[in-house]
Amino acid sequence: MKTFHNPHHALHQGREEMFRGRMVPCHEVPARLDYVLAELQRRSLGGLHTPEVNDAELDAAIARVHDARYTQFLASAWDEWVAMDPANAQRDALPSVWPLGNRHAFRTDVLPQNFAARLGLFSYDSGSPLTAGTWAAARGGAACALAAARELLAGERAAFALTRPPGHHAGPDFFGGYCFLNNSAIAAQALRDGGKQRVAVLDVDYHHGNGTQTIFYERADVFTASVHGDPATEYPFFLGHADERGAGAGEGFNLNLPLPRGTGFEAWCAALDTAIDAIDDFNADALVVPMGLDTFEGDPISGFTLKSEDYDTVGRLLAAAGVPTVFVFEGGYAVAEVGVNAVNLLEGFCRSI
Ligand code: Q9C
Ligand code: ZN
Repeated sequence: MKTFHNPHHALHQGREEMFRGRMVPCHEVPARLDYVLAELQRRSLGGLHTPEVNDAELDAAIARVHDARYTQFLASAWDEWVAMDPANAQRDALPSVWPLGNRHAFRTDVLPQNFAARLGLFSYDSGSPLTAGTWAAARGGAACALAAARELLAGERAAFALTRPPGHHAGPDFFGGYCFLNNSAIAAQALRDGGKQRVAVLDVDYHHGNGTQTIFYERADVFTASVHGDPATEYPFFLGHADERGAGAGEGFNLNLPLPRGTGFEAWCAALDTAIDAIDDFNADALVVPMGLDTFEGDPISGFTLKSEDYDTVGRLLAAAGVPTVFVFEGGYAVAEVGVNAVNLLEGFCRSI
């Protein structure tokens, strides 16, 4: 399968994130992608490409998933951050005030002029630094997702969008969880717009894909499934429970399979099988896999115990779904192992199709 990698990813390079009450070096670092790219080269899985997508097509694909008010905010955020204080050029932007949800009296319909207020309006955590190159890197990632979707529309069995920052926590108008543009949702929507009738998203990242769920929650044409750490104890905490089944026309088209911290491969696989069966029942004609490798036993911020060799099996199980598949790189913070784990999964998939 072809890989589309983001040549601009390293423009997004956060310094520190708020983590358990203190500032720590960012977990989501450029080296993550470099390790995956090096392993893909070493094992020659398929062609390595940078996406060829023009700006107008890219803007249109992003606008299918994200609100204009939000993308306009992202596009000018860095300049406005530096305009607040020239010394900010040496610091990342982190939010520190939020309007809460709509059950509260705070208004979200009036756009604040104050940049710190807008940073809070469009985010939900303080762990996702917005940096000088965030917008350029995130756009480059959306282009990878779009290029991978186009591979499927041209008849290919699979494609890989290798990009960072990741995407599955980003919603229509919010960033968080290290994510700014929802690459997996952009790929899924591009597949719909290109003629696929029923697109499934199967999120295997350790963390619930709250952004993707939110984007498609009221739709019956995109089935979203996620196997993840139970939000009762795990990030993103406020979404990802089993009773979230979709709403309106989308009722029954969202499946959450939360698992307790400490879950091992056998129980994780049983949940994956449940998700694949549901996708089979949905009769999907395309599949997007937000591919987080933070289910790995050595991951520094997660709690499952998958081993490197297990990812080969994961790839085989995903291939058995028998649906054209776009893989999108998401989490995975055991930096030195993330390349081997990612390529184990992709190789397991390729060997089984
Ligand atoms: N201040 C992904 O794997 N950790 N994102 C808590 C909050 C956030 C993980 C920090 C973990 C996000 C794509
Ligand atoms: Zn994750």
